[in-house]
Amino acid sequence: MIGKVEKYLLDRIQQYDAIHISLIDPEKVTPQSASKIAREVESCKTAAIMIGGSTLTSTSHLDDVVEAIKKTVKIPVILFPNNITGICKYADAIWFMSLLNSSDPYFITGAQILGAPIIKKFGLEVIPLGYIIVGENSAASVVGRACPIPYAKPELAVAHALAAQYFGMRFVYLEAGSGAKRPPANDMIRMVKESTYIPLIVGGGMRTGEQVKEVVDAGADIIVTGTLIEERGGVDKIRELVDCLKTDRKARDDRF
Ligand code: 1GP
Repeated sequence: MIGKVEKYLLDRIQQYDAIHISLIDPEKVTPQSASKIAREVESCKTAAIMIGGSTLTSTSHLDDVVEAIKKTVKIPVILFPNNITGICKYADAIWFMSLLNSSDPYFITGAQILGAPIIKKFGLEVIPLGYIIVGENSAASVVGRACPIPYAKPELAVAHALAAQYFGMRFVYLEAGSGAKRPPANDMIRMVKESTYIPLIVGGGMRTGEQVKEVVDAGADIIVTGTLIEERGGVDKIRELVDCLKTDRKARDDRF
């Protein structure tokens, strides 16, 4: 069943050409600084906040961070867990994600099986997601024991994305890794978008409006940025990226 947060994301994608989501790594913030960041990104018209990172210190810290953010902003807060320690009762929803190109079954179904009863107990909205790591090695690929899909092999990304769709996952995510030298390749995004109909999320290594335009023109429905907001002048950069989301939807849709 599609829940409130998922419906909100789908409506926003329908209404705008593409949407931006801000990622906050709980390891890098205090509850106070997380609230401040959340308020700032909300003012930039980011559509939602994702909470997650490749490593995590403690679940009580995660609770404090998410609770503080929830008290500050109205936009949805969605968990982006790297493990069962990334589950928290204060969030609105959770990406129920499987790392499709992991070589370790724990990251494909193991953690999900352990986490499912906790998610049910907390009453979190669940959004099924196929997660695919591309590009060079990143913290996410090392922790998740993934074999990243090379940018020059877009057909492999298509195969993984199709599998996500055929499994019934409702979103698919091409992840270059936080702080990646460059975002997922435009050809790869374009081929995945042309071959699938579930919304496409793209994240990792986006820093400029130009990159955002290219990624959205190639077919991304949601772009995620994390690192940028941690930098000096980050809020202005996020505002610039959100402004660059607008594309010629008709031209894009005609192509698909
Ligand atoms: C989330 O990895 C992205 O999927 C975030 O990447 O930190 O490079 O924006 P950046």
